Amino acid sequence: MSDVESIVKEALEQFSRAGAPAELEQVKARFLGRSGALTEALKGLSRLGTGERRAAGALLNAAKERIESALEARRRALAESATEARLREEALDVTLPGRGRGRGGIHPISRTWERIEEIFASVGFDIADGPEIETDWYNFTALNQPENHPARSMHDTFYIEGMHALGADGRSEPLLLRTHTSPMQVRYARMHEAPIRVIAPGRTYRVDSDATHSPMFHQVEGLWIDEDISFADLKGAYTDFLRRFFETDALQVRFRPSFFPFTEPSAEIDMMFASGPKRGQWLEISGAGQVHPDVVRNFGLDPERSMGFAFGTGLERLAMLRYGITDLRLFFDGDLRFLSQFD
Ligand code: 2NL
Repeated sequence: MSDVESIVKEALEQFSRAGAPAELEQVKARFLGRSGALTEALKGLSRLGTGERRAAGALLNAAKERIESALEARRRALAESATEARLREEALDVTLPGRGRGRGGIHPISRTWERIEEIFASVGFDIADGPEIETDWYNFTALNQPENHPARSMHDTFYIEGMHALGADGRSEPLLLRTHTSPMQVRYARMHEAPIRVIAPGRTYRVDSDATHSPMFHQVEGLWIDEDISFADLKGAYTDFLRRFFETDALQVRFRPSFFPFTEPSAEIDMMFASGPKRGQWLEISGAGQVHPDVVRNFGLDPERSMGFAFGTGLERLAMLRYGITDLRLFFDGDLRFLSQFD
């Protein structure tokens, strides 16, 4: 076998052994590179005589072409198998069924909230909505909470650090997260003439966090002011609300004497189901009372001409009773196993 033939044979063999493009390019250099085997042979042509040079030149050129086309073929083969390997690796089974979109649902607190609005709106109550960051005056002072009342302490109320507002009297007063939705009712009453019938549902905040208290919770407050609104109206309106909310007439309501700074007299409202898992026990459901004359004055109304009642109920408490939920924290954990039950 001639020298040239053995170079070609060696090149083809080494090409086919190269398993990766980089390796193949290194093998190529050994034959076609600046001091590659074939290149050296071509350089040797100058030492030959004219006749010999022509024949040897033709032979070497043919050899070079075979090596180059073998190289090109091997390059293509390597590129193809790389593509195939990648396709295998990244294969998608497009026939698999889709994962689908998670269907959203209405949170049980929102459901309760909407239900309460619907019931009160149907008997002529307005729905008021307002700031969760309040001034000291609307949250406490207007509601007859004295300066030294424990609810005003930093142990009970979240104050906005370093933030104050200019009060109506020009004095600077602290800003805080509302501890009840009553301030919204004060705002509403100051913007409207009597008679006033309004509920204020919304988020409220207190420094309290354990199994039965959340620092953020929901309240619905109600207010009815006219010339002669009495406790009998309160009892009637609230009993009607409970019967529609729980979808049963078989429930009783009773008042127990209580105290709140913003009402006088004040009462706790208890309810009792006649049937169902909770039947026969009095359940505390709301605070209420006749609006204190000083608070009526802060509404911008004359307590000699306007009077009425207010109540405040925890939305979580209503939702827990309605849906039979026993742990308050479930409302705030975001656990889909709980939430998807309300779809
Ligand atoms: C409770 C007590 C209550 C009120 C809230 C109220 C609002 C205004 C004026 C007077 Cl604007 N009172 N709200 C009255 C009595 C009790 O809530 O323990 N709720 C869970």
